[in-house]
Amino acid sequence: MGLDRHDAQPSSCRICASPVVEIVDFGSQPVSNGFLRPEDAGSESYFRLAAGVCEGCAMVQLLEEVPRDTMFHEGYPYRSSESSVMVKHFEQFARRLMETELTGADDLVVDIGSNDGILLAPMAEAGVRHLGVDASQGAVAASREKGVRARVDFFDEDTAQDIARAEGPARVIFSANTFSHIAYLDSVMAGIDTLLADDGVFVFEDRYLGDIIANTAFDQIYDEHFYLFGVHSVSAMVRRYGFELVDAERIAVHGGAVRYWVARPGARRPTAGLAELVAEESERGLVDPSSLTGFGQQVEKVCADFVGLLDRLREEGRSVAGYGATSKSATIINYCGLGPSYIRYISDTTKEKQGRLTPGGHIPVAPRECFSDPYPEYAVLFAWNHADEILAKEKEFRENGGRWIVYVPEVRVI
Ligand code: DWN
Ligand code: SAH
Repeated sequence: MGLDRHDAQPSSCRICASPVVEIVDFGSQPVSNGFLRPEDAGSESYFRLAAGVCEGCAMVQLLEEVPRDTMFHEGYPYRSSESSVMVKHFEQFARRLMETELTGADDLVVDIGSNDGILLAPMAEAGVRHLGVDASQGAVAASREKGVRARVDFFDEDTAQDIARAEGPARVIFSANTFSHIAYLDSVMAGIDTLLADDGVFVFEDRYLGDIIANTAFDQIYDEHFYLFGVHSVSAMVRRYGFELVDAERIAVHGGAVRYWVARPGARRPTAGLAELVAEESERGLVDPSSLTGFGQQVEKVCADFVGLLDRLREEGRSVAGYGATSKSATIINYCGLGPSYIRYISDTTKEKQGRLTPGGHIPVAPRECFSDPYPEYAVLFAWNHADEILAKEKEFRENGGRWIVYVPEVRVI
C-alpha cells in the first residue's frame, strides 16, 4: 500500500488538451468488472489507475484509458435493477420525463447505457417511442425481456447517424452513469448533435465530484469512471461541443450525484439552481486544481485505518465477509492488498457475478443465501451507496450481533 508516485510523462486533458495535474495514483489495477471464473484466475488485464485534474477546464479524469471493449462486452455483469431503490429512482424520473418532455404522441427518447432497461421499461409500458443503446449484449437481453427496444452498440457519432436515419430526431436523449464512462466525448457529443431535436434536451446523471472529494469516496475512481464530473467542468465541456448547460440537480443516489440538463444554445433559460451549484463549487475550491492535491493523503488515511481494522479482526480470528460485489470495490480491495484471508466471500444478488472471483483480489462472490447461513461476525459494506436499502433489508444481521464495517467517509464499525 502507499500511493505510488509515478514520474510518468505529464498528461494532457482528453477534452481541452491542457496539462493535467495528478491527484491520486492507485498503481496497477485490474478491470473492475472482470469477475472471473476460478479456472481463469491469473489471466487478467491490468492498467495504471491514476486520476488528475485539468488545469484548463477543471475536468477530473483518468490518466490511462482502458479500451472500451475490454470493459463493456457481452458478459458485462452489472445489472442496474438489483437495487429496488434505483428501480424506484428511475421509475420516478421516467414519469417526470413523460409528463414534461415527452408529451408529443411520437416523441422519441434514447437512453445511452440503457443496461437492463431500468429507465425505459416504464416508458415502454406507457407506449412511449424509445430506444436503448448499450454495449453489453447480456444487459440488452435483460431489457428486451421487459419489452424494451434496444440495440447492442457503443453510442458514438456513427451510431447516432444510424439511429437518426432509422428513427428521426430524439426529443430526449438520456444517460445515467454512462456518459462519464466514455473517454471519447467529442464523438459522443457530435452524435448528440446529430440525433437531438432542435428543441430537445440531453439529460444525464453521474456521481458528483463534490461528494467524492468530501467523503473520500476514492473507490468511485476505477476504469469505467473515466471522468469525475463537476458542474463547472461539465459546463465547460458541453460549451466546447456547441451546447449549453441549462440546469443541474443534486440527487441522492450512488453516494451523491448530479443530473445535468443540456440544450442547444439559447433554446432554454439556465436555471437559478445551476448558478447556485456553480457558485458553491467555486466557494468549495472544486474548480481550483491545487485544492484537490490533498485528496491523496485523505485516501491513505482511510486505507491505513481499513487495513488496520481488518488485520486486528484477522488476528482475533473473527469471521469477516463482504456485502455487494461492486465495481468500485475493486479499487479498495486491490489497492489495500485484500483477499480471502481477510474477507472470506462477498454476498451479491447478481446471478452473473455469483460463483466468480473478484478481479485481482480473487475473493469468491456468493449468493445472498450464504450471508445468513450462518451470519459472519462482520460484513464490509462494499455497496455503501445503497446503505439505507441494505441495512433495512438486513436488519436481522445486526439483531443477531453482526456488525457492519463501512469506510466512507471514514472507517467505522456500526
Ligand atoms: O457507475 C456504475 C454504477 C451505476 O453501477 C457502473 N460503472 C457500474 C456499477 O457500479 P457498482 O457495481 O459500484 O454499482 P452498485 O449499484 O453500487 O453495485 C451494487 C452491487 O451490490 C451489485 O452487484 C448488486 C449488489 N447488491 C446486493 O447484492 N444486494 C445490491 C443491493 C442493493 C443489494 O441489496
Ligand atoms: N444506466 C444504467 C447503467 C449504468 S452502467 C444505470 O445508471 O444503472 C454503464 C452502462 O453503460 C453499461 O451497461 C455499459 O455496457 C454501457 N456503456 C458503456 N459505454 C457505452 C457506450 N459508449 N454506449 C452505450 N452504452 C455504453
